[in-house]
Amino acid sequence: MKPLVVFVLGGPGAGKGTQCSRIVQKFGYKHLSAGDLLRDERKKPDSQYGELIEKYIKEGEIVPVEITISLLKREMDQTMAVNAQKNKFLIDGFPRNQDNLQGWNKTMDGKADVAFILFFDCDNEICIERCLERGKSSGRSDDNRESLGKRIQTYLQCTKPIIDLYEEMGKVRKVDASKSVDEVFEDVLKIFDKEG
Ligand code: UP5
Ligand code: MG
Repeated sequence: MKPLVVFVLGGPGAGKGTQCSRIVQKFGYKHLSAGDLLRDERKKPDSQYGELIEKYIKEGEIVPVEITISLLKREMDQTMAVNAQKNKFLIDGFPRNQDNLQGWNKTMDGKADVAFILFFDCDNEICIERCLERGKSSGRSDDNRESLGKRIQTYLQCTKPIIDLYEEMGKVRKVDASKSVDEVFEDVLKIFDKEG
């Protein structure tokens, strides 16, 4: 079976990770957060990419796709090697720019189907507040005002146009992510109930 992918996009702190955890519990997807995979790779003492990843994340910039896609593909391959039936993936925080999209198409064209894009639409100020609040305990090097300004800029300049591109293809399912976690999940449920 081919992997069936839902891309989960939205600004920093829009609630992608939070909602993905809930979707996993309810619908049996495998959640792959590109950001978490990059942070895990950075932590490995023997990684040749550790420093590079840290620099990009702190600056709110987007890591070259070759690195991100190799991590995503490895996770997908491993998951399906263990259980070939486990072919539904939520890919959270990717593709974030043209480079990401081209890298995906080059590596995954014909090898995976993208069902739709789940877009968490959230006011920038709310996004920043959520990340600053989380920053009190997250230990994330990018949950500070300076990095957040850059993350928002990158989101608006690079990621939003990718969402718009998918929108033109009729692939975007948009949710108002400024509401409470429960309210957002109610809307998410409606989408997954419909999409199957
Ligand atoms: N929270 C969540 N939902 C809430 C709600 N409805 N109401 C109130 N509070 C809510 O949530 C963030 C915080 O808000 C939490 O404290 C949560 O409790 C609360 P979370 O679910 O973590 O939001 P999420 O959208 O996942 O936020 P995250 O910070 O992870 O988003 P980013 O897109 O900024 O981060 P990501 O980890 O995806 O990427 C980080 C960096 O990695 C990027 O900036 C980039 O440098 C790099 N990266 C790449 O280069 N390439 C990639 O492909 C991916 C990442
Ligand atoms: Mg996240």
